[in-house]
Amino acid sequence: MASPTPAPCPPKGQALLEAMRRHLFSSQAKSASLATIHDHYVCLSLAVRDILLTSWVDTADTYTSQHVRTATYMSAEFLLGPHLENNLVSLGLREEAAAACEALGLTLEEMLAEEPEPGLGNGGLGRLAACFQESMATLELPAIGYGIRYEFGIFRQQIGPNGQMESTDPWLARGNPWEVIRPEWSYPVLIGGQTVIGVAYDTPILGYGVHTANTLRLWSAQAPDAFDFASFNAGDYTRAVLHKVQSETLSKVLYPNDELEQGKRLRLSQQIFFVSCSLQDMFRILGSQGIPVTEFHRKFAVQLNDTHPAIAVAELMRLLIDVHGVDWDTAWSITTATISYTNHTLLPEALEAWGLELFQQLLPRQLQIIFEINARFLRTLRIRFPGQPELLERLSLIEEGPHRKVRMAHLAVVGSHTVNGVAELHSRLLKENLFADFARVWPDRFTNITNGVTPRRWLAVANPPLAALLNDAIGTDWCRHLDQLRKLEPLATDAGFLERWQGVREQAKERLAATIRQDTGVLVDPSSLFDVQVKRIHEYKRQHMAALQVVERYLRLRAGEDLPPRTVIFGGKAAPGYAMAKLIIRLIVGMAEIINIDPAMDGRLRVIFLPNFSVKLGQKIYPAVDLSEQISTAGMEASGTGNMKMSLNGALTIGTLDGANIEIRERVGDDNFFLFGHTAEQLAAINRNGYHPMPWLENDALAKEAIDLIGSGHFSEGDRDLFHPLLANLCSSDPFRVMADLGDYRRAQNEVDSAWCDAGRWSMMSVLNTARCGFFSSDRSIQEYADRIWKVAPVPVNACSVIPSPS
Ligand code: GPW
Repeated sequence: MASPTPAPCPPKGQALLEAMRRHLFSSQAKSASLATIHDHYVCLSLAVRDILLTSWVDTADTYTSQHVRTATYMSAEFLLGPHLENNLVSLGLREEAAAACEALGLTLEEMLAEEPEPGLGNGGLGRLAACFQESMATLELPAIGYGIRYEFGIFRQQIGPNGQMESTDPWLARGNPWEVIRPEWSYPVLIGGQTVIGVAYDTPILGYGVHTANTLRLWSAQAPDAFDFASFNAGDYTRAVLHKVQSETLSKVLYPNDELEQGKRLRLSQQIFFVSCSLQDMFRILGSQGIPVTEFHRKFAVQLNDTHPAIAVAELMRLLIDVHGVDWDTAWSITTATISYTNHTLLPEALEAWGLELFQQLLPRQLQIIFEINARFLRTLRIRFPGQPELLERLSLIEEGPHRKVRMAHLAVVGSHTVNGVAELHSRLLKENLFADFARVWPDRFTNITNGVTPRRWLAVANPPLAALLNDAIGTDWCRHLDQLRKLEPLATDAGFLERWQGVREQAKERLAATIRQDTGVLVDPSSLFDVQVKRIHEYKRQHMAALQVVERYLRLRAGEDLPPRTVIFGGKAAPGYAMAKLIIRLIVGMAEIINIDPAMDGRLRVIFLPNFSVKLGQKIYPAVDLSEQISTAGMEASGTGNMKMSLNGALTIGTLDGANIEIRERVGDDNFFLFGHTAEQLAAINRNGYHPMPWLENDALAKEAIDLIGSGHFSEGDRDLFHPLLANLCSSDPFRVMADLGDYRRAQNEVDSAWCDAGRWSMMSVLNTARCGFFSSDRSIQEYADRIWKVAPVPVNACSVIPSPS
């Protein structure tokens, strides 16, 4: 709708406005009368792109002419989230864009809502890769992100009477103004005797407040032009086209499993596909700068984001030896000087191991190389550790047995100069458990770099009112130097500031309440305590423990207990094949249906399952969280990063001593964190004595009552069988030790209730959480990678592009 009197446009807004009008004609080929909201979104994006292109072109020129040392980040997932608002904030143009939209009778909000999100990742691992790209650009580090341009990203989740339903995510259906195809940079990859071509699609990653724009290069699979010549000539046109379809299937869809390895042939094909294209691209860059291939490791540092790209160890060896004529020993020193590996999990079901048969079929030459690497590795071990065949068997790249397999984590460790975990506890457990034998062989290879999140997307973009308050109170430096948040500490006891803080938090909660109403139809009270657990649904993250706690609360309220009003919000996707995770969603949804209409609750308890958790939705949720649920079984969550986003935005955490929770608590202070549960060490001791949940349950009348209520069909329309698998599992093996932690979790939740009743104190604790979270910036993580692992230095980029900027 046209606003009656458009506000006057600032000069840069005026330039954006003119560029939008120009693009409506020259890019969308439309007049204003036919333009849809989506057309306007595309025009605004193209106008913004015109501006950032000067940075992108200048950055490429600078890196090329200065032959800079470059970090490359190889990842099967980049969970980017929408670009438009992030780019506006990086360029300092959000206000101007809003004004330009208004002058056209539009709002920036409706433009932002039009952007489909590139959901090219499952969860934390993919989102970390995206935060890291942004931090590398902001720190002016020469870097390239390499991955796959999936035509379909993570599925869309809808919630129906039977729980989660999946549908496809055709994010490219209406085009993508943020990418540029580079057909000139295409490479062949031989997989299973057939050649597939990878074509580069580049997306600019802007740094915040600098002239740097790095590149995220994603590979799309294409059949070679001369595909299946024989059948084509024999007149078998259909067969030839089918082959084409098969090749292009490679980059069709992201596997939706988080922390579960399925051993699918297409998945291994995806891995070699993007890894080989990326390495070939690096050789091309090397060649174009006249650098000899034996200097590969001086030009490039290659970081493997988990084992998904671990085949890079064998593929780099193959390219050096077979294509570039380097001898084995030189090739091996180049490879190990180039590659480093980040591990993101200790869960055994996530550890990749490919059957030899499949490997042999698809990648015979790479398998041969792996055997040779292994033979040489075992030879040195035999000399160093004589008479210890079991040690050699445990360290081998090949898992023996009836079904022999390639252990990708071992390949990654052997082929890397540095291996890191993602939080202190995780890195310690890596050395003590998963890689204990390797830590004996190479003690100095292992290190820790604690994860972080970008304050641009997760504070400046997601929470503008908080950003404005910070700017006002401590200046604008925090956005590049998050440690500056420390300056808030003295304000935590300033009544005037606390009032403004409260105002900002209320705004965010009202905004989320509106979203909840829109997406679920449920009305929630923004003044109630917002208790939030959003992340992938997984038993180790224990959403079912939170659900049990909600049923207990329901029982206590029905029994007349006086508890402060709470809105318990869940969100997250379950892998389509993960039955238990899907059942947990059904339980939460079933609970919500009963609890939200029970008059006995008297507005004191609401349960929400927000469908289709995504980066976009996260941006609305994180600012509105009062209580951050970080309740994984100790020792199982490698780091967690949602915990950081929530604390940064002023939430208090209820959590176990797991992953980065430990470091968050250390920094915000134990008075400002609700701790509960067994430690990883205590659980290990319990396991040694043989764990059984029954003794815990028998002494816990409330837990029993909650379980009985679920089992009675109260939340499943009388169906007593529906939740049986979940309850039986909890009462028999309880693999994630829910029963051992439930009582202490309840105790901590009671403390939350009392703390919430002292609103002034809660606000103070909230401020201190934000104030003391500066460490968890991904800028700090990336600085550590650059200094300690990659040895890559910043290269400032100056504006020198001959292309005139539209302003
Ligand atoms: F299994 N993570 C994830 F290690 O989101 F590969 N998906 C995954 O497939 C794996 C790990 C993998 C997460 C961890 O669960 C989380 O604790 C961590 O914060 C995140 O990776 C980033 O390091």
